[in-house]
Amino acid sequence: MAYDPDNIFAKILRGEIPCTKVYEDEHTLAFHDINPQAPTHILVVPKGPYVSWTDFSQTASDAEIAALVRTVGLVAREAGVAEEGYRVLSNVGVNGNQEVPHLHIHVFGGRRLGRMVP
Ligand code: IU
Repeated sequence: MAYDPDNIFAKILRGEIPCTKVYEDEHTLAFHDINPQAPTHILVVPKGPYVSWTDFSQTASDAEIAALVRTVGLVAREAGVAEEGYRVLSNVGVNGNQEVPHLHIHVFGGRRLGRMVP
């Protein structure tokens, strides 16, 4: 799928739409989900124009890939959910029910989460 530069996360990354920022570095931005599904619900996004893991894994630099993983761990620690546990999830494409066509990782925590089912 071609990247749509007008998707909502692209607008957030450009500062055109506000977000509640949790963390930012050269390659990633983390912010609170606008419709939280758990006491902690943070979205971690790469700053580059990636829709899915497919294009990210093929075209992102090693530094971008490393930063995304590091940011997930960092926000879990900063949110205070690392000790009791949390869930990392990423929806991709139609079958994955991806709503926003910019690659993102959900970090859920702060309560006992239900059992994961497909
Ligand atoms: P999904 O994995 O693409 O289904 O998740 C998109 C998420 O983006 C979803 O949890 C929304 O609540 C969230 N979101 C947001 O945080 N801010 C927005 O302006 C919009 C969606 I639109």
